[in-house]
Amino acid sequence: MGYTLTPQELETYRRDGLVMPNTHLPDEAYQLAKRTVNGIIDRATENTREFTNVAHIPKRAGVPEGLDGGEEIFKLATSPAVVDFVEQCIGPDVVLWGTSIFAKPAGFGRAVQWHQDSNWWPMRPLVTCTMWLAIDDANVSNGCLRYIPGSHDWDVLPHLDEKAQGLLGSNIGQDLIDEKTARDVVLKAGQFSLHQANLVHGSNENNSTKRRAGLVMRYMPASSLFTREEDEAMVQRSLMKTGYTVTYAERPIWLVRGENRHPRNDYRVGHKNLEDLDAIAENARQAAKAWTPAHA
Ligand SMILES: O=C(O)CCC(=O)C(=O)O
Repeated sequence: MGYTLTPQELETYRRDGLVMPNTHLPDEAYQLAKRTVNGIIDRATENTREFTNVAHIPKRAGVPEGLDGGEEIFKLATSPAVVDFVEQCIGPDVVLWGTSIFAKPAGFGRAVQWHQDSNWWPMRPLVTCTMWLAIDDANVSNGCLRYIPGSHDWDVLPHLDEKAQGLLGSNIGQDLIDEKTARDVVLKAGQFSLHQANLVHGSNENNSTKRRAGLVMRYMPASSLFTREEDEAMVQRSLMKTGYTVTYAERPIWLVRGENRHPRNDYRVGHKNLEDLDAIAENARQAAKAWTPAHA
């Protein structure tokens, strides 16, 4: 494995639910991410200028969530520079199932209210690892990520409909959170954090003159089932204030490392016209096997 967390960083991830490793992506990988994310943001519509729900699937006929730039983000999200870190957090069998861009434009980027990702997500058991990659410097003045250390061990708290300001359609009530315990995820462009599914996190508005864009790449262990559950309640919960309704019925998932460990995971749904991506993922998986005998 080429990219490693220190034992202390791994311990922080397990203890706090989030770690900011003392490293950054290799410059080539970061430049690819920056170029591609900038292009996606430049082409964004009124609905997507703050948030792009899926960034790693290219625009193709019959591919519902595809967009220009998807192939480049897919290459990054399947590369060792990213997956090596994720593997250390969730184990050797890794599934790529999502990516998003939280663009938070200068001057008007809305807050992302306190929430737990697990409130919305369709895998059981609900184990995930998210890499939040800073495309721009992220700090207190432009609305960096914030989190409550240790909250990844809590159950999923009630998320209420949010009628006020903020990007999400629902959030955890203020009375359940002690904001004094929150920590800021201050990152330089190219640095990243890794966080767990139940972690309580969010971010403030961006009233500064600097954009704060982050690319998030989301993974689950292949021992979890990606359920594609599509009941009405889940669709309601997933309604963002950006015009997106998030459903997982047709979402393609890719095994990017190790082996599938759940017999009902379906790696064919939504893959039509994405065969070149299947090949990229499979090559990445085979390459990792070759350099890590334990995976053979
Ligand atoms: O970028 C943000 O402000 C929020 C990100 C987030 O909620 C997530 O990555 O799950």
